[in-house]
Amino acid sequence: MRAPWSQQEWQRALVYGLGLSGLAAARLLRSQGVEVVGVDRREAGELDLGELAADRGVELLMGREPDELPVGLDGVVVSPGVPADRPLLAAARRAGIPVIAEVELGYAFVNGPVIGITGSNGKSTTTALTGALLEASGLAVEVCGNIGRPLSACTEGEAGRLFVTELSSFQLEAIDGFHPRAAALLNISADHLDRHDDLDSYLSAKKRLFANQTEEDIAVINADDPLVAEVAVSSRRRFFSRLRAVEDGCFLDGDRVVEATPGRPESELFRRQDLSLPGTHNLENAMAAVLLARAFDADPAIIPPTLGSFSGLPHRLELVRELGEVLWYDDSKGTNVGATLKSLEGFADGSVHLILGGRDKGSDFSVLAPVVERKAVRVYLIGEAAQSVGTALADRVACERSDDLATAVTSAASRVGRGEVVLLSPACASFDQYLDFHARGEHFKDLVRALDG
Ligand code: UMA
Ligand code: ADP
Repeated sequence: MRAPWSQQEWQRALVYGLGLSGLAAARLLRSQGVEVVGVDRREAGELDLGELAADRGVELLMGREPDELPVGLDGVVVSPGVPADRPLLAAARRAGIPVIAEVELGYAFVNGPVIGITGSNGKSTTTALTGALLEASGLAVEVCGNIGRPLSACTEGEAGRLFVTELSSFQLEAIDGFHPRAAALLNISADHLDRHDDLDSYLSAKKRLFANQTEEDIAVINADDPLVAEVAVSSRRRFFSRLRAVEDGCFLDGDRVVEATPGRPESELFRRQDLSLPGTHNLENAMAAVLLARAFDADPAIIPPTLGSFSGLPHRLELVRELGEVLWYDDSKGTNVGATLKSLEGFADGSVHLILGGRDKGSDFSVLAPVVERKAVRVYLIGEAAQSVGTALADRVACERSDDLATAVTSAASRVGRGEVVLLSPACASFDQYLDFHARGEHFKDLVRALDG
């Protein structure tokens, strides 16, 4: 394992991408006296560079990615959204310049244990819930990573804090020394196949979460997901299962979630009805979060009340409004086929007006067809993927081409009947029409709130 960064050796570093991660990395490097060359294909006016714009230790190369590597670099810090095969990164590697992920840079500065959470779906919910459980146990916690707070932005502060870190496959494919004391792999379903070669390489990126763990660490693993259950790790595996008893971990027994620890009697952690979040998927998220929190001796007494008061994150099956006996839901974070399938599961058959589409990530939308056929009354197609989603579904359900959210919302409002629901759960990324899933969800909520009763 090589040192991710070296204060002695790094005097000038390139920061690739100046979104949330790049800005946090640049600020951290500047705090260490390192000169920064910031590269982004967007123009400076499109980014919120803050004090970095006037910092004489920062050189900005904006508007396009340079063809040639700037001179005098000691390292490169890469944002998760920048693919590893960008020519500039290849040039840096050829020149022997270390290329590290933003999360690796942040990791070099954390002054407390790290918890890592990954999976295709449920990462943010599990990350937030793990943070809530640990906080309720009286521990100092930073909730960070892919959830929207880069690790590099959280490093200042008292020592001993726990860093509960959500990690995407983009971040994990580039980690090196990152070593979580406890780590969870929630589930695997196809996602990001526009960036990863195939499901195998996507899974390999996810598995890197455990690469630096030792037998003193804990791996929290979904026993019910065949792709996850078989993952080999060097750490102690604690399983969670809705379907069967496990020897080490927790499982659903009737409506009780029970903790099993070798050599100890089983004990109840919580009851299914303690959880305020709906759906079997959130039960899985809660079981994973509880096992992660137990790795840091969370007090069992705080588990039921904390699960009961956790009301979920915005844009995840969020009820926006009830209007004329129609419920409108924002599930903008349903950015892949697996998430949309889970969200649909919770609704009555033949009740859903479903808004689908956005940027295709190499998904197989035909997987949606049986469930959409059963649950949906009508599908409204938006964004770049409108055509391909429509092709996959048109012979199973009524589809209409809306192209944008405003058109979809207006049309759904005119067609939806009493007792039905309108659900934005796009199964696609937002980047074709929005800055991110949050902007898409906020726009949807604004449109829905503006509807005339
Ligand atoms: N850019 C380039 N060249 C490229 C690609 C990007 O210059 O080839 C520039 C863009 O113009 C932009 C910047 O890089 O200005 C964006 O970098 P980024 O895409 O890494 O985005 P950040 O703002 O740094 O946000 C990232 C995560 N985004 C992605 O992984 C795409 C955020 O996750 C995360 O919250 C944030 O770091 C903090 O850790 C979002 C996401 O969509 C929510 N994640 C995907 C997911 O959850 O499925 C992985
Ligand atoms: P992520 O951070 O992995 O995108 P979130 O917690 O933000 O996950 O949830 C996003 C969407 O994924 C939710 O709206 C829901 O539809 C779906 N989801 C959440 N948890 C799970 C899970 N454990 N399994 C499958 N789908 C899930």
